[in-house]
Amino acid sequence: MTQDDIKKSDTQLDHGRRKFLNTTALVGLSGVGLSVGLSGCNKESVPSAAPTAKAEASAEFGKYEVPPGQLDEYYSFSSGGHSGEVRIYGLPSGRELKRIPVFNMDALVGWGITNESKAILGTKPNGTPKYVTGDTHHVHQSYSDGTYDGKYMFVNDKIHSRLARIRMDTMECEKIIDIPNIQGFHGTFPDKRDPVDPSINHTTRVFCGAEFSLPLPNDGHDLEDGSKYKSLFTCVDSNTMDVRWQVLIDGNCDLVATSYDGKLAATNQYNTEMGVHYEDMMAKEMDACLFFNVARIEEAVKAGKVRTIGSSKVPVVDGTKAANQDPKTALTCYVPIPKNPHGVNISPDGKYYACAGKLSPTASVIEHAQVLKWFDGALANSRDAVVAEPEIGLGPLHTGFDNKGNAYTTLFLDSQIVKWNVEAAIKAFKGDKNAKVVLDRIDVHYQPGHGFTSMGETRESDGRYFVSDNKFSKDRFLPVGPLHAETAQLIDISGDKMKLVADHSVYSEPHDSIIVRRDIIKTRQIYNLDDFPLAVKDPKESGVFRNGKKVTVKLTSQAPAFSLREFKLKKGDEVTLILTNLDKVEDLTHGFAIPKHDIQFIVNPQETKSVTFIADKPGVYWCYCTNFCHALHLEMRTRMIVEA
Ligand code: CUK
Ligand code: CUA
Ligand code: CA
Repeated sequence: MTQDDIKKSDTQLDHGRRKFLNTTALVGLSGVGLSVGLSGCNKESVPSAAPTAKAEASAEFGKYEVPPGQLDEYYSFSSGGHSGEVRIYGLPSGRELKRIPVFNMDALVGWGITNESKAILGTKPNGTPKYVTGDTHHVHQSYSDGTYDGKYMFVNDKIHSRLARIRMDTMECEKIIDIPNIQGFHGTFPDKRDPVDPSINHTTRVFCGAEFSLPLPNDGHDLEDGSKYKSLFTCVDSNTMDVRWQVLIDGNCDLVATSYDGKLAATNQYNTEMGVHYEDMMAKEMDACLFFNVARIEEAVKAGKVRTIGSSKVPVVDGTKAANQDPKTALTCYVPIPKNPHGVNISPDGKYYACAGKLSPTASVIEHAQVLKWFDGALANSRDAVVAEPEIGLGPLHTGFDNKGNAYTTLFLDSQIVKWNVEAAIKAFKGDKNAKVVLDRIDVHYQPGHGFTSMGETRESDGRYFVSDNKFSKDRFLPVGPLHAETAQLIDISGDKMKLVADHSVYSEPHDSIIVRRDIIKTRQIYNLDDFPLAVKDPKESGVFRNGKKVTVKLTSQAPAFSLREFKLKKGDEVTLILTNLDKVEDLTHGFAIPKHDIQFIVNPQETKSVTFIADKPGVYWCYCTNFCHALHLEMRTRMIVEA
């Protein structure tokens, strides 16, 4: 291919992109929904669904490259969608640094295979993990005083309604809990300080929104009638990971945001209709953003104004509209928002929530102080907490903020990011015709879901970068078969104009991510032997220890050898094998694989892991090191001899 041929084929691809955008993006919406949904939209101020030009990389994109030997400035922690894992990238390079298995199984590290990981995942009576599927959407870290403290990261599992905690020093999952009474656990966000005691200026609660409604308890009664289903909003103790309380609500939850003063948690609601089919879910012009008064809820729990559901012991308070008519005692405040909103994000100054319209071309700006005023009984109508509602484009989903009062919202249908100014939007809402609300637009490729700014979910938002996690990459990378890579596009937002500076490919399917300054994260490079109760601290402790049919095999690894050259078992033995890696050298990880027994895991320096299996086949099994560790890595083996 000559350069000309390549250019020609790029032009064809570009043509293909137009067609793609004009058809695929609107499939399923053109007939039923969008025309209805956008009925209130002023056509003049809304751009067409197709971008007007192919977005080019900024001319100085080279300056965003990170040369060999240099480190990135930021970590990006990303959910992995239906892979069930969490990923870590460096920014601006986009280099993938690590995948953290959470709700999935991972053969590389042995997640779901070792006894330690199974204890976290939970097991069925036969010892296999309770679930091997997961769906992670939202990752958020623990806070101190409104910014990240580098301690924990929390992530949801939408399929089985579980919450996981990852410790940031090892970047490994340490705890998973089930949230009772709900399905479709979607939005999650830690609080940023205590609502009643401001001296507690760090995360102690994690809030969890349930997207799907259910008959409660979900035990086979009221199966058909969707109007009898209910959703719950849940608070988990971030330290003990116990479920503290739940709130029964009208409608559903989706995304979750928390205020900087700890007083409110918010969730956007797209199904206030309580529909069970999508047409029903978009029947009304207005849905809501729902606010929870955290201190009042906890007082009600303390006062015992609670019920429980089914066999769950979690106290449940009533946050439905009917039970919360008087704002002065209300636990919840429903702020009407158009239409099927998706996403709620708070500005880094703590003043405003942006709640995007999805089927309305608007973003609603809700003022934190006005919601508090409503709870004081000083705002007659909760809708008056909405202080701006700019028309920004088609299919607005998620919003990130810089440090200059600007918001950046993803437009799913327009395949664009729109930059708009919050104060200008408030002025325009008050009638100022000269207020310049929309400041810039940039095409992204294609159909962005979440977008987020560097440090943007903290009071230290720095206005450097925005990443657009796009749902379609189409022609943006070399074709790799029907399942495409997805794009995480890096945009420099430090100037007046947004600049597209990189297309990073990502494996399906990131939803939300956070961008964290690298100085906040402090990791340990090797483990401490004492952290592991089973540790085999000296090679001399190695051996085969028999108690009837139950056998314990203890061994250690030090490159390039395991402490046992062979170990003998009898057919039918239930074997627990404990391996400690005594190497103290950073990055010197060993692996352990047992052929035909489906065992594979790694041990990092000074780490101990164990596996339990039945030696059910007589013969010789070469257990070998799977992780390249030494010039004699291939020679690093031991024989498992199973006698008939
Ligand atoms: S949701 Cu996926 S793009 Cu689960 Cu945060 Cu909006
Ligand atoms: Cu040890 Cu390879
Ligand atoms: Ca709706």
